[in-house]
Amino acid sequence: MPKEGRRKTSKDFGLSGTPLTEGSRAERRTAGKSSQICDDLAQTAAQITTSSAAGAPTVMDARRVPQVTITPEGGGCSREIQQEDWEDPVVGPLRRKLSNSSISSTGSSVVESEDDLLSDNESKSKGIVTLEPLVDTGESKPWWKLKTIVHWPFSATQRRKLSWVQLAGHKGNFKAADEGTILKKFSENEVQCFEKLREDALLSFVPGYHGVVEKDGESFLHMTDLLATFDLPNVMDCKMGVRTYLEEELVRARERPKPREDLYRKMVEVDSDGPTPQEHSQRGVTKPRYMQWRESMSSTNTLGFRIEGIKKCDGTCRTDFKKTRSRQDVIQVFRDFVGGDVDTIKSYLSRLTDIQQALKTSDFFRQHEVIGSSLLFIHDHTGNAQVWIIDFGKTTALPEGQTLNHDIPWQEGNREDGYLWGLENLLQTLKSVCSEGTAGETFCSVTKEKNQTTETEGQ
Ligand code: I3P
Repeated sequence: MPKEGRRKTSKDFGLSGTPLTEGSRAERRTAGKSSQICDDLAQTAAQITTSSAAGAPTVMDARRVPQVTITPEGGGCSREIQQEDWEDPVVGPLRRKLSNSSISSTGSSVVESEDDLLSDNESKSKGIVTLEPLVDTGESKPWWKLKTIVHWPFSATQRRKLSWVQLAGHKGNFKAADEGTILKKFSENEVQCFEKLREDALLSFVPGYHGVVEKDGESFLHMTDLLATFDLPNVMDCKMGVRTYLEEELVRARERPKPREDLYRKMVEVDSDGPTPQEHSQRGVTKPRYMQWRESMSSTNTLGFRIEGIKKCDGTCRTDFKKTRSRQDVIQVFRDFVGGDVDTIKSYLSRLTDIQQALKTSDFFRQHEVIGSSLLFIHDHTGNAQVWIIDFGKTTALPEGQTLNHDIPWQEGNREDGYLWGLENLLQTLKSVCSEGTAGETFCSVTKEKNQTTETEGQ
């Protein structure tokens, strides 16, 4: 199967320029995937209608909510905009500072890399902070450069809110969209999944999907922004399953092995003894070999899930979990992620238990091999905590009549993905986090009761 199918245009979906309906507006207010929209920033922008700076927004433009994105040079989490970035002289020094910044390693949906959030043009001009008008009037407007608005009176809170997050996934995948929504690069596979999920038991656990739209000549999935309802969210991306590559990738690599130097370099960066002597001499490893190595280094093989990245409300971002393997290591990462807050773990456990139940009744889940999909954990200081099932780019329908258990070992040909096994391990891991915390015992028994109740109800 090709990585992405034919790119359908919006015409294929009869969606050209169709505005969102009230229903979809209501839906997207509830939750979303990858960015954060700043209402107070919008108000600030609306007040700054008298700016006389060259290229400054007009009155009408200024009412649009601007969204800041930063182009990284490598992949990696979006780097939070720091105070000094805003206070530095913009021309020259700012560009230099941003382009040399430690916008570190890779990129989430939660957000997955800043490159992912930028138009092709932005990607070309690396290291420039830009503001994008979120309301599409149909006119072609140039992107606003930061230098035109650098004197805007952003408060510290507003600055902190100006962040995109992308913790995993491919660069160049995301664009800002209308308030509370994002655009994700078109994937035929993912569209098909979202279309089927409209009628499925999993619907309330996946991001809102509003169809396919076209922007700047490219097709995108229009999706709810999962971060939109949070205030300074903390976000973690956990990739689910015991296998992160498709069986067909394995077959392809066997038939036509294509050693890749970029994967070889990524491997050596983590473990110089990782490659075999032959791989060292050819300075390349095949994709399945790299993916299998990643699985064995991390907790994918041992626990059926792995932590991909974390973005915390203080702006710190980590994607260096390639060697986070043991249950105890994972427990420690979760504990740090929630700052020892047992109530947050309690909310996560409750939501994960609901997801587990829904998966067990989902026709979609039974009929699909779920590879490379993540659970996205989001919480903030208000006590809001959610988990969403995201990323269906490599989730593949089984032949008619075939189904998967999702909790039996994978053997080539059976297409099992170990998703449910991983989820059970994740639940147990979170229970350990909570039982090692102060209120642990109490809460774990609550979860047990919840499971028992659901089982009884199901009989
Ligand atoms: C990447 C990660 C991605 C994978 C990508 C890998 O490795 O496993 O899931 O994309 O393959 O390089 P890492 O996490 O170590 O950066 P897919 O899931 O789409 O296969 P790619 O380089 O072929 O895009």
